[in-house]
Amino acid sequence: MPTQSPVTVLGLGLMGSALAAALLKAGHATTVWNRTAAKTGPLAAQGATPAVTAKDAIEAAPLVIVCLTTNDNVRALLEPEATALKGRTVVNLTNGSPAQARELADWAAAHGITYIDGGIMAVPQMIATPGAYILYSGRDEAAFATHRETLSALADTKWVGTDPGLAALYDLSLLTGMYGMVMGVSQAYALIGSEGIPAREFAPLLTDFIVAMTHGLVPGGAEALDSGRHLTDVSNLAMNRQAFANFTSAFNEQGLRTDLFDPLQDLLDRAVEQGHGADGLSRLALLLKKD
Ligand code: FVH
Repeated sequence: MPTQSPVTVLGLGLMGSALAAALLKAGHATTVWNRTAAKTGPLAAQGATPAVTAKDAIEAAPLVIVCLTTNDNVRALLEPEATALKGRTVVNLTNGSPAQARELADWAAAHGITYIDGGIMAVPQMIATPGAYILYSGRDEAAFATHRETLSALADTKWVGTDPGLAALYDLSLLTGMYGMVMGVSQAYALIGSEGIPAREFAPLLTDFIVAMTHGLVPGGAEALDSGRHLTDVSNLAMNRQAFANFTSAFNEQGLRTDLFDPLQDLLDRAVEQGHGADGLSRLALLLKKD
């Protein structure tokens, strides 16, 4: 029998289903709705109440968690339900941009709806396990405090501020680091694989090297950026610029495309041409602003 406060989950894709399952496991009466109704089946078997319409689902709980593909989908779903949502708290865990989150918060405020934006830093299999966390931001911190315990059934909660765009900003900034790594790892596997060396054999070396570099690069870069001191005696941009040409040569020689790495060569060239050759890699972050 559910003993905890009722919650509604709109959107039962891979992530929404994992969120609803975690809420059920924590003892929350959980109402679920999905555009494709068949996806409510497995959750109903775990004790969820499937709603026929999004409006029915919204009316079942003071806290409405939304997890759809895009924020355009969220707007299209929620806008016609403004009356039902009035007085409730919407926690939107759909991935989106800071500007989208702020627009949704403005729309919600104009309709008497409390809006909290969230960024899930986990894959569905990590929900309700140690290491998973969700970033939250919104204008009404008290509403977040009211629901924090419920939300902690999903993952650790990290409140990042009263600007509704902040959770998305942190989320996308963290994912930017991850996608940069995806590019590097993809190119590394392509290069080592070009001589028939199995990826499995190479993986431990790659993992250890990335971890070691991360420990230096990430905090070191932060220190340099915040202090404004980019001069380095470790690895300067002039040297990196020269060495980088070796990658392009090797990719070409090994029959690989260079397009993932070409922009970094351009950035290094620009950094040195602008007189930053003695600085470390931290300087590059300052050269990414549009003029
Ligand atoms: N899966 C992951 O690893 C990541 C982890 C970090 C957070 N992301 C974001 O979470 C959002 C949902 O991702 P997902 O993995 O659940 O995605 P899908 O399994 O593809 O499910 C998408 C759900 O959205 C529903 N939907 C799409 N368009 C509409 C619409 N116009 N109206 C109503 N619902 C819509 C879809 O419904 P259906 O296709 O089953 O009918 C699914 O319920 C996403 O922002 C990730 O970036 C996940």
